[in-house]
Amino acid sequence: MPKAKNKAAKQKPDYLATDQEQWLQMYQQMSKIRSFEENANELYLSAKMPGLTHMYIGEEAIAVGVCEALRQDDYITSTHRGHGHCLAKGASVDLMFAELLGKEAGYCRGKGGSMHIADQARGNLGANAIVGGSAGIATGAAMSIKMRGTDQVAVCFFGEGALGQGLIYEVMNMAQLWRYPVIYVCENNLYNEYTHHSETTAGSMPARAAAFGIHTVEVDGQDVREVYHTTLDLVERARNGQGPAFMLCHTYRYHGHHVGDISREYYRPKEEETYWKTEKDPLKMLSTWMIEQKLAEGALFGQIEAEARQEVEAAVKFALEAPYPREEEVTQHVYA
Ligand SMILES: Cc1ncc(C[n+]2csc(CCOP(=O)(O)OP(=O)(O)O)c2C)c(N)n1
Repeated sequence: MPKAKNKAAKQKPDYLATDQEQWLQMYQQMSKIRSFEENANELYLSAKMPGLTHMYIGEEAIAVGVCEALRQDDYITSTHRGHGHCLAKGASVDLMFAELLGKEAGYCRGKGGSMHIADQARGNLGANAIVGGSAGIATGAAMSIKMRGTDQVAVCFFGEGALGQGLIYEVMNMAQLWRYPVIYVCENNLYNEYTHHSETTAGSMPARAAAFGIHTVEVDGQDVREVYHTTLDLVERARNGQGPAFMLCHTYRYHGHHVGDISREYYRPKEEETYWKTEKDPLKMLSTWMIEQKLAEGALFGQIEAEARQEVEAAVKFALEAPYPREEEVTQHVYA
């Protein structure tokens, strides 16, 4: 008797199986990240924030879709473009802005800044400005999970530029050999700084992970529904001892590589930016689908965005008014 074919065939997930409240929660999270980034940009432009920062606007569906599929005790590691990952894993907007502004109340008492936010209580092992660096940390965390025998999962976010780093291949090799519960989430936003990936990355991106025998999937990183449901599957595999996975997410950053990168015409066309912003906006894609499915009225989304803006603006005020650390602190909690 032939085996049931349907089971093996890849089926499109039933997005309606997810509760409408949960989709709205993801919309709220994406709105919060967008508003956070707009305010961070404003703080930079008005010279209130030291250093610079890398905007995650446009990529919100990846952080939110992935983190929604995780538990609080699961781990993440992040990158220089990490605010979205931190917020999606539950970080407080107050403490994040305080960190960006170098205030004592910040996650690293103001010593880490935008690119080094860690929130261990929520499994966020930290952002890392060394491209590819956090792959080692996430894989090490997955090794500890395996040794401790828990069913946690570690997720490593990184841009496609990290595929040029040797470390990532060393750890993928180990993760597959020893079946570590780690998910490598590659955010391909097309550019490594000011260079298109086709000029830096040879061959096929998923083939690089597949070469190790790692379970590899590819998703529309602008569609939070697809990111979330795909991650649910990968998390289940990892918790069941089936080992690592690699998820390639196609996405786009709306802003420059960092806040100072404002004249981008020399490396990417305006029409390309317009296409992604108008046709592939993650917030618009989710709200349009929910309205079409009659899961929510259009006005609700404006309300959610306004509430997110309010929360973020209150956090900016908190951070601006918060004190700097005392001078004696300068050598405390510093390990290098
Ligand atoms: C090891 C290392 N090399 C170079 C840099 C400088 N650098 C910072 S971001 C970046 C590009 C990163 O591109 P990608 O990984 O695709 O992430 P994205 O910025 O697109 O999110 C580079 C080369 C660095 N921080 N670390």
